[in-house]
Amino acid sequence: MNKSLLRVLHGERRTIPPVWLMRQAGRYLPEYRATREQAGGFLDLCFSPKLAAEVTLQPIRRFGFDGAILFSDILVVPHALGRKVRFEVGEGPKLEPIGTPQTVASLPAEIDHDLLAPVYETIALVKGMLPPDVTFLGFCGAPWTVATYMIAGEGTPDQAPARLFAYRHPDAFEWLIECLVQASIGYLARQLRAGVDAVQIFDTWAGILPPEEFRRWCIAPTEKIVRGVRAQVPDAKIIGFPRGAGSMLPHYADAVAVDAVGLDWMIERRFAKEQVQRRKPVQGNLDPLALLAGGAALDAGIEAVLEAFGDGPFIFNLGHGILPETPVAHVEHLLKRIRA
Ligand code: 1CP
Repeated sequence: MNKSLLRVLHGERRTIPPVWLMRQAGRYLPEYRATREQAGGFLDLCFSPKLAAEVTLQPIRRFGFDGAILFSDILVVPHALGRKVRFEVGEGPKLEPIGTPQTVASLPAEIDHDLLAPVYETIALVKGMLPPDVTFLGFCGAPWTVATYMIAGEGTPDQAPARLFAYRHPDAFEWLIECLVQASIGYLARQLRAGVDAVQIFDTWAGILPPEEFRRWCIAPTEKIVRGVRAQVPDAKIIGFPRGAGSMLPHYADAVAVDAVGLDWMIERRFAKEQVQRRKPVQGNLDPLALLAGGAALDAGIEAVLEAFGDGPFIFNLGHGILPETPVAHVEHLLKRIRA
């Protein structure tokens, strides 16, 4: 097998670590902005297999990353659960918020996989065009993170609406999470069968949960998804990314049977090396702002990441998504530096 990134997910250390960037297909690329305009709405782009395949491949062509991530969004799952989801230019996503336990109770027992069929079609298209040494990643949002958007109807600084809802209506919230667990299992298993090599579970908002709630709403549901996916696709390779998990990271790495753990830029690298990479491969964790800044800050950041994690199984990435203002030249420099 000549896919370097996939080999790391099997526990191998690579002399030159494989590299990809979260949100590598996106607004910092002029070719993405052009395709986005052609597509009309953002969901139209996600659900047009030819265009979604095109933007998935754009960063591979331009930079030669070791991983390609399916172009889609975590919020296609609420869409397939019958919730209204809109994306407006210059704004974040907007959903019809969930205010009461009754709304949760009225969610369908299953997602509508017909609505997600274009995603599986995109995967088949990309798979046919991807260089053989590039690892193809699918993804979903973790139930907690998806639930925060479904409750609030948008991104908020601390996702207080979902935290409040979970305290006030724990049974209804549990049902929402379970609904998302089942939807995610079916969604990821289908992505894997359609042709992705591995999947990543993004828990962008894991870090705002207190420890007990972290166990209940982040660790337990994610573990359930991992088991459920492997019941259908036994050798499924899975990366977990509990952003902001901090001191809970070792618990996550122990309790969730993911093959690798994504690290954000805030975690102390020595702690992550000793407490996480000792257990399994890690991915991360350059500050996206260091990549945006470039120059000495970027070089120092790259060196620090390689120094901390380079002697174990490791995938180079950012600690969160690439920012739209990032100069393309800085990404080129990053790759040159890592591969030198
Ligand atoms: O106008 C545009 O083009 C929209 C910007 C954009 C893009 C490029 C959005 C809206 N989503 C995406 C694609 C996307 N989203 C990908 C695919 C490709 C890639 O990585 O290259 C992925 C993996 C996501 C995942 C995603 N969407 C997450 C988890 C990862 C993360 O970055 O934290 C989250 C939280 C979302 C929700 C979302 N979708 C879009 C935005 C701007 C947001 C964040 C909203 C917020 O909290 O304010």
